[in-house]
Amino acid sequence: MDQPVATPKRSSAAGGWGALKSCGKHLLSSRAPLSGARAMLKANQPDGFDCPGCAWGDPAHGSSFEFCENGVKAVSWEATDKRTPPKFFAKHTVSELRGWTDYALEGEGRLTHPMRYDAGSDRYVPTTWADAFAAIGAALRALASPDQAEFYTSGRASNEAAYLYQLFARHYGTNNFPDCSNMCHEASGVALQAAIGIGKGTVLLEDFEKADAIFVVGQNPGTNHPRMLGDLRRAATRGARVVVFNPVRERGLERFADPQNTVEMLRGASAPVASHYYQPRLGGDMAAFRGIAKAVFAADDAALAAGKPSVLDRSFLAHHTEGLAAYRAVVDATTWEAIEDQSGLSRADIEVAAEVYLGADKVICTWAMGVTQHRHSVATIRELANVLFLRGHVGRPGTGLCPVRGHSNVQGDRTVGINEKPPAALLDALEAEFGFPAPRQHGHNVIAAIGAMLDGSSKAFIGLGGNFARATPDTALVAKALSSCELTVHIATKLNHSHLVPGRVAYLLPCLGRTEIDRNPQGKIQIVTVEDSMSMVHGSGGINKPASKELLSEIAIIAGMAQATVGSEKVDWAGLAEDYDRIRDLIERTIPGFTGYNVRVRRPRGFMLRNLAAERNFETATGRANFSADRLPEATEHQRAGQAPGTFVLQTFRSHDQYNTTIYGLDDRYRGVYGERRVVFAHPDDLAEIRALTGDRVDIVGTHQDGVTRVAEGFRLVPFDMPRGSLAGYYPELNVLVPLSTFGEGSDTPTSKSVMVQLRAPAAA
Ligand SMILES: Nc1nc2c(c(=O)[nH]1)N[C@H]1C(S)=C(S)[C@@H](COP(=O)(O)OP(=O)(O)OC[C@H]3O[C@@H](n4cnc5c(=O)[nH]c(N)nc54)[C@H](O)[C@@H]3O)O[C@H]1N2
Ligand SMILES: Nc1nc2c(c(=O)[nH]1)N[C@H]1C(S)=C(S)[C@@H](COP(=O)(O)OP(=O)(O)OC[C@H]3O[C@@H](n4cnc5c(=O)[nH]c(N)nc54)[C@H](O)[C@@H]3O)O[C@H]1N2
Ligand SMILES: [Mo]
Repeated sequence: MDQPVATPKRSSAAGGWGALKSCGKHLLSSRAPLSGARAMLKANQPDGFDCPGCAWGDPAHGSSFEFCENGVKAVSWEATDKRTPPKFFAKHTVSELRGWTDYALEGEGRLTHPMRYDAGSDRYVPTTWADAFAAIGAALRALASPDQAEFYTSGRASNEAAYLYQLFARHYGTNNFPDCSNMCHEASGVALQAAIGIGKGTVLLEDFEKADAIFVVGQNPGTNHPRMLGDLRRAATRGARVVVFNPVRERGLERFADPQNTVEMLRGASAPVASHYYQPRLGGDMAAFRGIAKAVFAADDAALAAGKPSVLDRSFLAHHTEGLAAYRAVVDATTWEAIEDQSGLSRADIEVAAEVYLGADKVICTWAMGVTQHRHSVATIRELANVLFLRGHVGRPGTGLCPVRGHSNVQGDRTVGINEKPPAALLDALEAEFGFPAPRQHGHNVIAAIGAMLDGSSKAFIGLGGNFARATPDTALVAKALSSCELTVHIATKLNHSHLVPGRVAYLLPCLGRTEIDRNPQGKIQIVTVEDSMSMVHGSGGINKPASKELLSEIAIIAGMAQATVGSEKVDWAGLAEDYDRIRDLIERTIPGFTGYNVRVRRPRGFMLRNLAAERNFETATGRANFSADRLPEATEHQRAGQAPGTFVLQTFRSHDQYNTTIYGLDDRYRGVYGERRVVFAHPDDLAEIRALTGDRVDIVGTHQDGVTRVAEGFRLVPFDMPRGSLAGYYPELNVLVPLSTFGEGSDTPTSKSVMVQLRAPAAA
């Protein structure tokens, strides 16, 4: 493990020509070669739109075109010239469409008209915007309490749309804001808030140019943040150590051919990314980092005993942190045996990682879903922070904590008020500005919203983008929850399964995408703004012609619903929809950090929201960075599975050809899977045993005991380099196995990366 990773046998590296070839294919198959290619040149450019692909930051200098294969897919997906017009809906009943795959539904292209569900014919029929708004307003006003409505947000919504949305829901009277981040980085927000006083990372893109060691934990950037891979590779090339923790050997983290680098592309060369690649067991990262801490403390004891200087940053610890003694005590109390058993890594391997950590003057730690989607995710992220605190790796150039966000504006949505537990200061500011009483009672997150719809206490669901029915656990239960509503409304660009479980009154409202020109009634072009993972806020303006004349912007749709529901006495909804500068002025007046918003956002790279933790000003209860002193979990799911014969722990991750529930294609090139998604990866030795019992295809059966039967049928077994006892397969297909009743402690995030299952021969075989 201490050796640099070997070149993988599977021929080529990630990126490179394979990526370029795949781009061409996606531009062509979306039937948007021209607008798609033209649009790509404007992605993440100062005068273009923010790429809807991911939330990785943009370089501060230069405006050179940054090539990203999966950015191309995201852009051409939206810029397609395929359409799903009213006549499509006339041909197909909703019941029939429920039998289609996600891939087939979105493959029909962009939605073009506002549609209303007609139960009699079981079809969506065209309606007018005015009728839709009036009916939605009437249905919301008819509810016994505003807390019977759920306002879901998917993290692609712009700051302006999200701000208007929360204003609408709070004016109406509820804090029910289930949000995609509840299924995503919620644990990061919770853990960082407690640890450093802000639920965001402390790292800027420039820090990646300075770090000596970068720990990449539970993340697959080759697929999900391809532009991050370029930054990692540049760091590796200048000699920084890149230390990966991932149970699965992901090719993009091993070697990468940078499509930005012409010479490399022509030579067919690639460069190693990871200097160290650790394969912990699922959920084993807290134990692994506890081990690093143990080795660091041991090194410090040895240094002090030898009369040498401490290896810890004693000054940072003394002046800026709280709780070191309790942390030290819990580390001392954790045995190497427990650490090895839970992490699946040997003490010797972990000690090597600790040496890298000790040998680096500047350390960054990044993470994503492999860390956040477990029961003990909050405690794990606190442990990552603990380890960085030991040598003062927060608030110094080249160091820091870096949760790598998912949706391109999921961080911004939270900043502007999408929060079911709003801080009192936000509600006070809204009341002072608008003069309506803001609801003080905390609202529902995703898990609570589903529970409330299932038990009948919530009766309306509004979705600002996303695919709630497919992104959430226990697919069948969530379908039941949505279809039992009085009202469902979906604001969307393409048809998906959430739209096919309508409530009694149901609307499907098509909106402009980010790549499209958004003109107000006077013909003036409007821009929106987004915030990336590095807290940079910048403008985004579309360049393509809208997919249909009927489309409204998300902002106009929210304003229309709001006006019909709460009236315009306190908020001039139509005026705000006419000029987004006015929304930004309101954000500036009610949310801290946005002074001079309209001016600053028109600067080429926008501006950075002040992050006090990055200045070592920790706004926690103690006024310091807080160590946590959590014990390791009694047992992870991996350990529990190991004790139950025939039981495995399954993680659900993304293929290279998907964006969450959107499936671009059926290949997962870096993992060597082509033309299918119903596969399940396993260790070759496990595979040999399973195959002997079941054959090549299996049914996967959930073993969580809560009275719900969970089966995913007909998955092909694929050997992969990963720990024994674990399995991996694709979301969203496997969400039928993820229980609603298991979620993160303190985060309520579904445990999508550790689901207990057994395998059996397919029923029909
Ligand atoms: N092209 C593309 N880009 C995307 C997305 C997409 O679907 N497609 N989705 C966007 C969104 S919303 C998000 S949140 C991000 C998601 O970005 P990622 O977090 O990279 O997403 P996953 O595919 O879920 O990958 C999880 C990785 O964690 C590893 N892992 C699983 N369990 C564990 C564990 O217990 N420990 C460790 N150390 N590793 C583990 C898996 O093997 C896998 O490599 O990407 C964003 N960008
Ligand atoms: N098992 C399992 N489940 C998971 C995860 C996992 O790793 N495993 N990951 C979780 C994570 S990290 C996340 S973030 C969630 C994602 O959950 P969501 O954000 O709800 O899902 P998406 O698939 O991103 O939403 C896709 C839909 O968004 C709509 N859309 C696309 N662009 C736009 C736009 O510009 N405007 C509007 N209004 N609509 C648009 C389209 O109709 C498309 O069908 O899923 C979570 N679920
Ligand atoms: Mo996400």
